[in-house]
Amino acid sequence: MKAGVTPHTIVRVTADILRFPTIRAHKLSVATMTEQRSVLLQIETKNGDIGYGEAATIGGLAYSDESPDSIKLTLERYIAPLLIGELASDFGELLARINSTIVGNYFAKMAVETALLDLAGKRAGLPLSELLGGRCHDRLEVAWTLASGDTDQDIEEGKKVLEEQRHRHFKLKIGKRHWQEDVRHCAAISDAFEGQASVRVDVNQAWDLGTAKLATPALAEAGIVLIEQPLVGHDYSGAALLRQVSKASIMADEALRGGPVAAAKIAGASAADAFALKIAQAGGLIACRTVASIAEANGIGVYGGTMLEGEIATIASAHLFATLPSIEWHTELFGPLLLTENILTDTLTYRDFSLMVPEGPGLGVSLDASKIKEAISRERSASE
Ligand code: MUC
Ligand code: MG
Repeated sequence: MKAGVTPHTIVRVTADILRFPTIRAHKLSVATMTEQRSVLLQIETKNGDIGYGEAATIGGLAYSDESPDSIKLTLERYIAPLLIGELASDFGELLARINSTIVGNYFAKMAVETALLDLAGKRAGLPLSELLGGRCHDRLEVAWTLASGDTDQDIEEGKKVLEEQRHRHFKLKIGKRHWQEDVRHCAAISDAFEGQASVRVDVNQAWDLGTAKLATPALAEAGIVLIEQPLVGHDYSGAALLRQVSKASIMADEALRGGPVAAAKIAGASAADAFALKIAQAGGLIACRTVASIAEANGIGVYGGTMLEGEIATIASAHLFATLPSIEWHTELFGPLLLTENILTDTLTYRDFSLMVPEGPGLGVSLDASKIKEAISRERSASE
């Protein structure tokens, strides 16, 4: 709905790839990360307000069919022209138009929705969590992923963050090695933290059903309470069968790409005990809330997931998760802690095993222009 130029008319849309080193190699079955590349979206209105959004993925195209490069291109070439000259306050209509003219591209769409919600919050003087239904929590408990690839190093790292009262739930990334070796690795870590921390695993789709049928009971025996995405995402019948043989809960993650549609199918197939809620995979915060509602309606637990994003998408997720009455498996909003650099003027607050949800308008964070510049130039010099 163009209405001449008003203070809330969108005048600028930019998407930049930022690059951050990780604190150590982060090893998943699909990729080993030594850095993270993340797209920062800025939507500016005539009055000078800027809404921020972020989209990141894991291991280039190893995890998902959107890469930082494709997200930037989608935002600049296909989405920006749908926004420029429009009223930011018409964001419901704008998002509907984007959804009806652009298929897929969930991560890019999530960044747009985040930025438009950030602007809406700034206009209203309300934090995103209030726009999204109101807070049930001011802090969210955060799990940490032990993924150095080395059992002793993982135990050392776990002890350190436990002592610092940063995390008391650990996720182990498995599926790259033989399943029996993985079970030994998990058993050693679970023993080391018995009575002090819970331990869960993420297989990132690495197993076939035969392997999963052997490995899941052994993992439960070793003290693992939750097994995330053991099978390829579309294998609903395999996941439903696995639920019958596993004492540990089975969680859907990659299977939820596409949000509510996928969630409804998984629930209908009785293929998950828990959903990993991810604003990126759902295509936005509002769709992710629908995924949470589908979970609630079907007696499925939820976990506040991450795509290992930086501070913007982490805080956007936190605002959404703060509105959910129960988050049975807590969250894994630790992305910023995995990176050696950040882009905020004040760092996020992690304490008492939790992330504090900001209270200011919109996302409630302010960005440091010089840090953004640095992260962009790291990306540029690495791509030359
Ligand atoms: C995933 O698959 O859940 C979340 C934590 C982590 O280490 O990787 C991500 C992605
Ligand atoms: Mg996962």
